[in-house]
Amino acid sequence: MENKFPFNPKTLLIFTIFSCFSFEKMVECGEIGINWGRQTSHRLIPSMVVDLLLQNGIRNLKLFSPSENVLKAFAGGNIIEITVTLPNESLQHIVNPSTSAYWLQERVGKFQECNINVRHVHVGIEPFSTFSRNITYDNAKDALRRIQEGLIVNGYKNVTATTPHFTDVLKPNVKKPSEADFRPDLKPKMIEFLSIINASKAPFVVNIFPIHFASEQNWDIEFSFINNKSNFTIEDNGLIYKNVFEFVYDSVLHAMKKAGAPDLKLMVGHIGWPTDGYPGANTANAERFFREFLPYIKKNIGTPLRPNTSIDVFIHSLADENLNKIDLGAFQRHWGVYRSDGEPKYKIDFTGEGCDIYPTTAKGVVLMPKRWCTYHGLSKNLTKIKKQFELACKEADCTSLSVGGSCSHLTFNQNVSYAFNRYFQKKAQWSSTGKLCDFDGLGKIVTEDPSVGMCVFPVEILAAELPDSGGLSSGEERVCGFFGVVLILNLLGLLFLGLV
Ligand SMILES: *[C@@H]1O[C@H](CO)[C@@H](O)[C@H](O)[C@H]1NC(C)=O
Ligand SMILES: *[C@@H]1O[C@H](CO)[C@@H](O)[C@H](O)[C@H]1NC(C)=O
Ligand SMILES: *[C@@H]1O[C@H](CO)[C@@H](O)[C@H](O)[C@H]1NC(C)=O
Ligand SMILES: *[C@@H]1O[C@H](CO)[C@@H](O)[C@H](O)[C@H]1NC(C)=O
Ligand SMILES: *[C@@H]1O[C@H](CO)[C@@H](O)[C@H](O)[C@H]1NC(C)=O
Ligand SMILES: *[C@@H]1O[C@H](CO)[C@@H](O)[C@H](O)[C@H]1NC(C)=O
Ligand SMILES: *[C@@H]1O[C@H](CO)[C@@H](O)[C@H](O)[C@H]1NC(C)=O
Ligand SMILES: *[C@@H]1O[C@H](CO)[C@@H](O)[C@H](O)[C@H]1NC(C)=O
Ligand SMILES: CC(=O)N[C@H]1CO[C@H](CO)[C@@H](O)[C@@H]1O
Repeated sequence: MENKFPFNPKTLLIFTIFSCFSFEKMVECGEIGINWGRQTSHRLIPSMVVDLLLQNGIRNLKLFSPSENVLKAFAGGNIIEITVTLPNESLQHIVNPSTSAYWLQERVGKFQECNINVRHVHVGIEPFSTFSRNITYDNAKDALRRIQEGLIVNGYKNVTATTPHFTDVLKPNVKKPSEADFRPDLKPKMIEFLSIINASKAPFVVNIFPIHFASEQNWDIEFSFINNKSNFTIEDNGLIYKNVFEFVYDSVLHAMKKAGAPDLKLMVGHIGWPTDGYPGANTANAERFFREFLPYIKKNIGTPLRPNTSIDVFIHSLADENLNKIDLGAFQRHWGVYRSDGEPKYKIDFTGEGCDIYPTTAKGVVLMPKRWCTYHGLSKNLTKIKKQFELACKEADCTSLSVGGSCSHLTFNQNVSYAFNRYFQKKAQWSSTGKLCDFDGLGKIVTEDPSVGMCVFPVEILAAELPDSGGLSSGEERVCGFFGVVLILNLLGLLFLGLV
């Protein structure tokens, strides 16, 4: 694959850093970071991702599963600021000052000591959200309080702690931002939560899914883009709202104000546009969204309520995750700017300069051999074909075939081939029986790419990432120059604390 990047990336990076300051006001521009989740069968090698981020001028990264081998890849550079996450399921285990201190040491301190720039901690993710589940994590604020105290007591001066929230912490279906408030059932919790972050001056973090918000409100999808082409606007006490982003951002500001914290910084922990599996989810729309949104952020335009203010955002997300849950829909596996093999899906200029460029691809990725497993198309036994199709899809990711997906236009036979191939690739093209592409006699290996238009039949990457022991397999694993002190004794506790 040729390099699609037309500039010397280093020059561009330097240029960006300088163009990022307004010299008159010395106001820093909004930061554009990215989220990296790793729920995939074939993972990109962490050092390649570090390179990818640097080449694209991305200086902020959020990790959902901050495993040790991933964090170690950032050793020495100090350029990329990292946010680590304490998973929801681990919140209940932060029960006292020592568990808090222990987690901080294992996921922040240990890495800071070797110049890995871990600067932010997200304690839980959307703990009060019922978007995907009925359970909520009410203990999130207690864990946040303990982590916050842990930061102070243990001398982590440069580290902030907060918890991102989804937009469903707001009362639904308000017509104007000024009417916004936290949901009545959550309000006491949100007030308590706000007082914790207010005391430490940590930002409030909101996660936004623009097309979803628009569809919930019955708005035209056009309103999800920064430069809407529709004639729809919302007027609110003399302020004009022209898109979902400004509407949501100011709604949260109003809610924060009503909860007694009007001056806190508000950042966006998660904003993205999936390319499959949701009405309006496709690469053309995703490309357009970011082409308008990122320069809007970089120019510090702000919102009607906070004009000319810088807003920090994290793009969601780096690459597709074929093992993500799909309880809400196929889109959950298609958030990536990149496919799981490190190829970009669309043009995006991460620096916010608005250039019409593809981002650089992941260097050094090795694909498995260019071969695909397809249905030979010769059987008359429909029962058998359907059965094999279902077996393949049960194991592999067939979400692109679903309604609205990039492969929803395939014929029945192409459908079956797509499924066979996903299975074949997921199993790394190999099985001890040599019968991986058999499918009860229906499969056939081909060497010509069977992709159909926008529907890509992928070849997976060689899964070269070392198995992640989280430092557990050996008590003396070296962590960038010194010995990690991880005791096998604590294995169970580590699992609970979400360190693996
Ligand atoms: C959530 O709870 C409601 C009723 O309280 C129920 O109808 C729904 O099926 C539940 N959803 C999930 C995902 O458990
Ligand atoms: C918990 O964490 C996951 C991410 O791992 C997130 O998607 C979910 O919304 C969170 N909250 C709840 C209440 O499950
Ligand atoms: C932390 O902040 C202090 C000043 O507040 C600064 O001198 C120091 O270099 C920072 N440390 C790191 C690791 O960024
Ligand atoms: C937030 O902090 C300010 C002082 O910095 C204080 O005046 C205000 O009452 C606090 N608000 C909440 C909700 O704790
Ligand atoms: C917007 O309004 C202009 C002038 O009233 C009209 O010509 C145009 O068709 C409208 N556009 C849409 C998308 O409704
Ligand atoms: C925002 O900046 C623009 C141009 O820099 C200026 O015209 C405008 O007055 C500013 N608005 C506020 C509220 O500061
Ligand atoms: C079709 O395939 C199924 C197995 O999936 C088999 O049980 C059945 O006998 C086959 N039918 C014919 C007509 O060959
Ligand atoms: C292909 O598979 C998808 C997902 O199972 C299904 O919705 C679609 O109808 C199938 N298409 C054909 C032509 O059978
Ligand atoms: C940024 C932008 O072009 N927004 C437009 C959205 O729609 C309204 C109503 O037509 C326009 O006035 C805005 O200019």
